[in-house]
Amino acid sequence: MGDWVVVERWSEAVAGNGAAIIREIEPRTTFLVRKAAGEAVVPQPLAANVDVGIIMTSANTDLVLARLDRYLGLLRDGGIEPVIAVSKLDLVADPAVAIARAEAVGPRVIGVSTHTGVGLDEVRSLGGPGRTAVLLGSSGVGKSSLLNAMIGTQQVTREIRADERGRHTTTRRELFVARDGGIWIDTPGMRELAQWLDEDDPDQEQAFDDIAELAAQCRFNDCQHVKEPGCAVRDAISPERLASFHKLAAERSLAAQRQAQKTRQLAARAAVKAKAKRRSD
Ligand SMILES: Nc1nc2c(ncn2[C@@H]2O[C@H](COP(=O)(O)OP(=O)(O)OP(=O)(O)O)[C@@H](O)[C@H]2O)c(=O)[nH]1
Ligand SMILES: [Mg+2]
Ligand SMILES: [Zn+2]
Repeated sequence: MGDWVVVERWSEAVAGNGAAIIREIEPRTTFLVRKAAGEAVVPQPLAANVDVGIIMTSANTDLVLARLDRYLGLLRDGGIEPVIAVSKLDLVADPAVAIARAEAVGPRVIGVSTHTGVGLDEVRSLGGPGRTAVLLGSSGVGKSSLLNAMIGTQQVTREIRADERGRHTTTRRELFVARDGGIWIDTPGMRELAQWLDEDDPDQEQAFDDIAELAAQCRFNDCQHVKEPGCAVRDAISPERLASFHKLAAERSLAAQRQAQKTRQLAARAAVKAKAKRRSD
């Protein structure tokens, strides 16, 4: 996503509907990738040619520094300029305080509100003709709302839950072209992003931290909370909640397996290439 390509338009006579073929992919200037944690470093592409990454955090909830760091790292690895947008400024009594907290962490900070319109022009000016901007941040901080207000997209947005968690409304990356030609990429909250990127995810861990805490009291260190005797988790957690925990654990282990398999394939391919090269030398 985000590549600039040279296309050849087919004539109406051939394709009728103006179909085109991609002749060339331009060299990428930047590449937003996630280097998965651990020894096996397989960069996973997220978007190409991103000029600026806008990390959103809501003014009315606590700034989670670890999460912010993770996004900053993601952008740094890709050579992309980071900007922090503090959203929902209309909800706090003292916007200056919220902005100052973000400024203590980060690079450039812009306060925004889709309700009052403050900051929208400034964020919009980060993009523009020939530029690509990506929005990152937890579910419910207002990424899609901002794009709707700023460039007139019509994305679905939803009220966040009573416990201030988002509802994971946006479920995949989506690219929009603004009227001025600027490109904007909306992304899902960390949960979906992390599932796609790798298996370690602060949001999810937090969602099940009651289970993590109880697990310390299970009889076995490696208790899976399935049918082991002396399981403190099964005693205390409802079967429904435990089922969703197990589902998540399964998703994670599958993601990890896929990642490992990919790494092995790449290593094998590199070995074959190296051998072929040695022969030809
Ligand atoms: N008060 C206030 N509410 C806002 C603002 N921006 C967004 N919201 C509300 O926050 C909620 C979540 O907004 P979304 O735009 O869906 O958030 P998101 O970051 O796209 O969330 P995901 O798609 O789940 O990742 C919605 O109910 C919005 O109306 C704002 O500036 N002020
Ligand atoms: Mg959204
Ligand atoms: Zn257990």
